[in-house]
Amino acid sequence: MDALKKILVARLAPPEVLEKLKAHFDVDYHDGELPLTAEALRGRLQGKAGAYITGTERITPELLDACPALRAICTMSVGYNHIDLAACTARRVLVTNTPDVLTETTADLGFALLMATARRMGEGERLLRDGGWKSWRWDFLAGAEVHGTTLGILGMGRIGQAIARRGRFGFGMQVAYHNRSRLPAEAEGELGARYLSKEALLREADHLVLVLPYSAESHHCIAAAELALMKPTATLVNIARGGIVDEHALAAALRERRIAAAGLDVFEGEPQVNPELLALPNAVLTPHIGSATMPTRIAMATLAADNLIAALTGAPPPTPLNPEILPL
Ligand code: 8YV
Repeated sequence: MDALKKILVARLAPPEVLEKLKAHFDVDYHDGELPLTAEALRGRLQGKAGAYITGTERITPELLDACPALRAICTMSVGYNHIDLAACTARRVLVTNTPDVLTETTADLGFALLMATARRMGEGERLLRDGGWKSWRWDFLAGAEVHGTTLGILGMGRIGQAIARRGRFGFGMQVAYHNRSRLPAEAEGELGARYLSKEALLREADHLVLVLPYSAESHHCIAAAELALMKPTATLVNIARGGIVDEHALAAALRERRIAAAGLDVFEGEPQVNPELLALPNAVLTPHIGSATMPTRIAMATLAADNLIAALTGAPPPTPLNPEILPL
């Protein structure tokens, strides 16, 4: 029998997924909660044909050059801004991600964050736990209306559309969006979604949700100038990547109440969070849990493993990002 191909599982994985991988490969397992350093990752990838990674391990041209045996990199995330896809393609390294299986779960969290932000649930919980709930006033913790308002979505991919459905059919919201490309008329009709320029969207949205992929182009695409266009009563929700927002500009806008509130699940330096944001009562902050339900995390891990098994055994991988290099 041929020797099993060697792979690296670069972060903690569900036990059943690890077992599945072990049935096919000689697995080097980093069972840590913290990521390997770039140097340790390079060392552990030596001689490996494949890597199962998460959204944290950075795959650079330098790393690829140092690991010439690598044929496939499978990330258990839909986002792949941590992987230099062009560099992988140039070196004929297959890259796969985990779309679809997390769409509805991530949209749920996006909507939960929108609700928590608009209805000041973080402030309310802190006040109650701190023993500060002593009295009643007509405007006690009065927040922003959600139902019937205008839901703005920046980035109308799969998750953006799932949020739009929640807004329109669950909360009777008017959906407006901006995206690199416009949806087909039929999809716009189904969602009742109006296509606007980015500037018009910023001006019109009562609640603006950021769901666009992170790239050099979208880096800090919400900064002081964009925040200045928003309504003072508006809320901003980011479930995409921290780097999309200039956090310093956002903190200033929230502090000066130039926008009402923000709900953030992602941060530029995560897991470190900008202290300016931590100090703000009108920011609801969650630790990147968009896809964090047990069934979804297992589905993501399983899909990443299935991609790796297919890629290294000559079968078509379910969700390749650079299928043009197949077969390997
Ligand atoms: C992951 C995510 O939990 O899928 C993504 O792009 O941001 C999250 O669902 C994270 O990247 C860990 O892999």
